[in-house]
Amino acid sequence: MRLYSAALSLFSRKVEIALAEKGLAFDRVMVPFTQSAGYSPKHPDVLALNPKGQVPVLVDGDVQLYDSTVILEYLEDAYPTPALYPATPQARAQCRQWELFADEILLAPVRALMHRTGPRPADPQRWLDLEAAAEIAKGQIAQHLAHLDQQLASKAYFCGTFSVADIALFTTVLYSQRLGGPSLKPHRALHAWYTKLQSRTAFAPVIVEIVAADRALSVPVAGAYS
Ligand SMILES: N[C@@H](CCC(=O)N[C@@H](CS)C(=O)NCC(=O)O)C(=O)O
Repeated sequence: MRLYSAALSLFSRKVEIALAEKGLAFDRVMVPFTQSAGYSPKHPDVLALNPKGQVPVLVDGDVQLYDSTVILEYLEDAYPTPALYPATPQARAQCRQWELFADEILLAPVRALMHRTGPRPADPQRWLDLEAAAEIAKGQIAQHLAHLDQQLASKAYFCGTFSVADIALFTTVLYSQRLGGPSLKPHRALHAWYTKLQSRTAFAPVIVEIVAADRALSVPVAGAYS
């Protein structure tokens, strides 16, 4: 199996964690990324394998897939043990919904913090405008974190047992933390869940690599990882 990934690609890291949870060996191709040029120039294999030109891309024998959600569903079908989705249709749908919440709803305001790791714009007003938008986004993230915290009041994982929902939500919450988003500490259940996942065998090395990539590639962010 080969995975095209990138050092600071949230969606690729989701797939890396799922592969590790399933105990699947894979060759990893890290595509180039810099804060100033992003993913440009794009890796030629990624351009050939994904019409969107994005990572992650998974190649498993004859199977060539892009999009982290599609890849995770393929991994579950092709390599069902250990399961990363619950058993019943209702619970599986809820789990997929949580993944979408992480990737699209929670990530939307987290994106508004992403300028912080990149080079400062030449125009100081542009920076002030971005930071004003970031402050609004922080309020939205805080509301989402409170909602997630409530969900965990009566269960250890978002879908009862550990699942794709936890992988997706963890990576997006991690990104909120590396970008100086609101602290998790006021949210006791969420903070405990986050701490527990950080020490899982499949998560810990990925987190170490993301922190190292930030040190190597990103502008330091005040309050990051605090
Ligand atoms: N929905 C896709 C999103 C993939 C995505 O946005 N990948 C980013 C890196 S995290 C990328 O390759 N961006 C480069 C680009 O869009 O040109 C997924 O879940 O895999």
